[in-house]
Amino acid sequence: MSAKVALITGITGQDGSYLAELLLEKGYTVHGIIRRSSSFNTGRIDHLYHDRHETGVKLFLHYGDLCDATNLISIISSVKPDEIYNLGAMSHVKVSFETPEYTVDCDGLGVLRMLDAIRACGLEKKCRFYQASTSELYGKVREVPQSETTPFYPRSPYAVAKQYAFWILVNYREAYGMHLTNGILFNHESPRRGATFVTRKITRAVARITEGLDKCLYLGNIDAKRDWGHARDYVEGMWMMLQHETPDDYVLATAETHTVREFVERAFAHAGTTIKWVGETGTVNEVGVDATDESRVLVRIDPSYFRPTEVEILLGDPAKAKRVLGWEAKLGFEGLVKDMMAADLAVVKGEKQDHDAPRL
Ligand code: NDP
Ligand code: GDR
Repeated sequence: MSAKVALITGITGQDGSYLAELLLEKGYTVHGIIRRSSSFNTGRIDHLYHDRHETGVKLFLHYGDLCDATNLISIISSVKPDEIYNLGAMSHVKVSFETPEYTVDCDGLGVLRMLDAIRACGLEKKCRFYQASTSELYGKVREVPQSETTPFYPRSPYAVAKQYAFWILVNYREAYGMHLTNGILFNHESPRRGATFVTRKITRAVARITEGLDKCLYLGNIDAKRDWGHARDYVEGMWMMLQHETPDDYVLATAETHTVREFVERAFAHAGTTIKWVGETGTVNEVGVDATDESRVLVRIDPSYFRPTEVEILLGDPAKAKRVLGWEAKLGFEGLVKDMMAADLAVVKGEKQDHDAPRL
């Protein structure tokens, strides 16, 4: 049997890079859609890429955009993928309040364009499709933990766009009998996480403060709770979903929740510093100081990072994924913080490349 062909949108992102690695290891031919950019945006996949003029090349990149239907049809008709992983998105919740229209176009309509492109190419019976759905759909939480049956209440333009994507996928699955699956993934992080998401922002800052390059970390709501896993585990879950004969929707999570405050404490602890919180809890007057020298203020609250509407607590119940797919998160909170801190300390010391940093 010839090797399977996969197409990944968002291949230059955190998840896309881990998924491309996994599929190449499994012998797939992998095609990825990248956006034209005035600076390099392929830092996370450079280690996988070989010039297409070489022999045995298994990774191919195509310029494209989820907002451009003709382009998507043209790529899908030439690649004829067995599996599509739709990871491309404007994925930052706070930024979606500033660019709501674009976010809906890319994250909501983009999915419709992909599904219609598969149909336009006559691939609806051959091609399996994974949609990067999200725990943000639960938003204003009315049930803890959250599972596949928990009602949605999205709290940002990003989440509302992803809710449209979720339901258009379910509709096309029922209407046209296509193999379409929503992975409702809770937060997953890694050393390749974008630097403006809170976990990576913390580990980079703690590494830089530890090495004397920065003085203070500025954060928004440190009492938000998240169910944080490792991206490497979650991309394996995406693949497992598409190997199942029946398409369905699955939650992937660790079943543990922690505050941003705890993440800060653990990250500093890995660098040898104990944080003590001083001032009125949960207000802009609260600061995190070095417990051995309280004059050193290491964490401050900046209200500009607050969101107009916040998701206070996410805690996933991944029982269905375990039962049906045999998937489980291997790395929990402690292991994740350790992995990210080790990587960022190595980057700051110049021992390792920062995948997320722009290159000259
Ligand atoms: P990233 O932000 O790291 O990556 C997003 C990717 O989408 C990048 O490759 C980006 O390209 C690409 N992209 C952005 N806009 C477009 C567009 N208009 N057309 C085509 N591609 C585009 O996200 P993650 O890897 O963390 O997440 C992957 C997916 O999973 C996203 O859809 C996200 O919403 C979703 N998700 C993520 C979770 C998480 O915790 N990480 C949890 C649940 C869902 P470029 O590099 O050029 O910017
Ligand atoms: P999230 O991730 O919104 O959950 O979306 P993010 O890391 O941005 O925020 C997590 C929580 O931390 C609080 N927070 C801050 N967040 C950021 N970015 N910067 C700060 O300075 C800061 N201070 C506190 C936030 O308010 C929030 O409560 C991620 C994305 O990957 C989505 O694409 C994905 O769908 C969801 O996870 C599941």
